[in-house]
Amino acid sequence: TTTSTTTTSTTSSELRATAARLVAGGRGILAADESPRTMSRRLEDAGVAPTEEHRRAYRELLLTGEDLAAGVSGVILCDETLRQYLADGRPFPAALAGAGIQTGIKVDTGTVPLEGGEDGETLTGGLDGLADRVAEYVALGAEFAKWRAVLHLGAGRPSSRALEANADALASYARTCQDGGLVPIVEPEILSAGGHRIEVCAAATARTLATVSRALNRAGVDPAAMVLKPNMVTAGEGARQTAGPAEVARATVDTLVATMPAELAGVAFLSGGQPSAIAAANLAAIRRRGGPWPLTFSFGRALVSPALLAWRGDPAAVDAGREALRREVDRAVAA
Ligand code: 5MM
Repeated sequence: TTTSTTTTSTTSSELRATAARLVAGGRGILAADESPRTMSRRLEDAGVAPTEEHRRAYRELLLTGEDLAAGVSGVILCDETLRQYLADGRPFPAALAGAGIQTGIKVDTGTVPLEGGEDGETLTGGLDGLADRVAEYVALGAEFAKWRAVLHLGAGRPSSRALEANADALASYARTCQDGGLVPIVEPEILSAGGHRIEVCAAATARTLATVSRALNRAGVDPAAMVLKPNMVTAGEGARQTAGPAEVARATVDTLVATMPAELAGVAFLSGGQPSAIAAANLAAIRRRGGPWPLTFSFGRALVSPALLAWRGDPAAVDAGREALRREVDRAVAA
């Protein structure tokens, strides 16, 4: 018993240190974990053939830019990229570690329709065999993981059923990761589609985070060894009246403070389809307002979309793609 207690507490302090490193010093996380299907769609939209090699080459472009570690503490990969190699033969996790960047892995398996849910509601899956996959990912060099729950807003959504089911899944995932040696990133995303006012998003985000917080607590997840990845509280994409950065910051920080434990290692926001400049301006205002935790970014599209458009599969445009990424990372860090 003594041995196992000692082992657990050592592991837990290592996990806490890993989580703290991910959100320290203004650096943030790059979400480059689009599944092969999503990545293929994005490549096609940019006029690039959706092959495994193009997905690999694009990730190599993103992750091997000079001094990426100045602004990026960790990169989230999908299973395919985690097992791929750079042109020089190094596996992606080894190349990232060599550059001073932690490797993350998306472990959810995507969404399925939620039985008994409201229109279009889903449950994120991936708990089957998760402990074994976590063990394999640790062996392959991953230090943290990500699971994204997707919630809709409007027309009775998010329903209590969707909230409870997704929060329970997030909590089981987080506990399994911590038990297996990975820091979980817990991502309950409320999609920004709709014409709602910011107050509506604030209320839904508060209900969501309170439900997630209770589920994490019930599952015995250590808040100091995880990172929360929430949406910012904003008006809907199609709202007639948008909310400026100061209003977004106030609503976002107040909602987080009211619902999440002060022991959390940190908060890393998703960009949720906001244009890069707006995501960065909102993050800057959120940081100025401040909270009991480090506040940073875990952006996907807001960081990589300009890079993909600059590259478009042209080997001669790799540097242009890297510069585009660098500009967006600098903007998010400076925020
Ligand atoms: C990068 O996209 C991630 C998921 O891709 P799949 O839908 O193919 O699994 C996504 O979870 C992303 O990490 C988050 O939504 C944050 O990305 P944004 O673009 O919202 O910042």
